[in-house]
Amino acid sequence: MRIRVVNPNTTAAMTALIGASARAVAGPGVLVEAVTSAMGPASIESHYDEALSVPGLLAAVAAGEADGVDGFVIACFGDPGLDAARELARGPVVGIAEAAMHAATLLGRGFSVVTTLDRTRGRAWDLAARYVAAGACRGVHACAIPVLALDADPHLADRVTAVARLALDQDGSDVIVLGCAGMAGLCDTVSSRLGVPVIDGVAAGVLLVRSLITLRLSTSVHGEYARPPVKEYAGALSGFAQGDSANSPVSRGSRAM
Ligand code: 5HY
Repeated sequence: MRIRVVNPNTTAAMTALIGASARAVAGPGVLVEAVTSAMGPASIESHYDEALSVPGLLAAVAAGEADGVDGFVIACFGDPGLDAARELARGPVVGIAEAAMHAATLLGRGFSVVTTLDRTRGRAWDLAARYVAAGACRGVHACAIPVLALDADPHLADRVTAVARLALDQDGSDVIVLGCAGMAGLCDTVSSRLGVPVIDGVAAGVLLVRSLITLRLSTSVHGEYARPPVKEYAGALSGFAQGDSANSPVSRGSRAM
């Protein structure tokens, strides 16, 4: 089984961390391919960043389709391009926010998210409203560390632990969701310090995709996730036109179902 974990930002160092977290849980018979987007922002910390990360993500999904991979994980907590990627991929596509939030609902009464910058909290709330029942997400808190500063910060675990402890107290929650792919390696440390489940969406996403593939399940093509209609694309995105297999980074083989 081949699972492609796509980092929608263009920072290879972050992809390495994401890949390590994914491989640590994938298990036997699962080949994890962690890839870095070839175009877009170095990190995703705003709506603008997120919007401009999507073409690179879709090109990576198209490349995975051409390579015959079985499923995808979108390794950015904003789950950028999730719906569009589902229209392209034969296999299941899961976002790390989606995977972490669903897993959190199986482990406690209410969860809190600890993310990077304050300005990304709105997106986390939007995703919680989409993914889980009202009241499941009790709070979203920022540790005020930029995405690209995470791996160089010697006090990262202390900072995230402190924010998570405050969140548990203030929100009355009993599970913590880490709000950035770059926090993937912090789970055990923060969990052992706080005595609560701490969820890394990269690991949860890989296991969710593996489960769906094992169940021989994939995105339905019966409705909104049917293949995108063929039409012209102009300008810098002209290569993204569907059916334009000659030079499209997005054209792919036919769906199995
Ligand atoms: C992430 N940004 O997981 C998000 C985290 C965030 O580049 N990878 C990023 O702050 O939303």
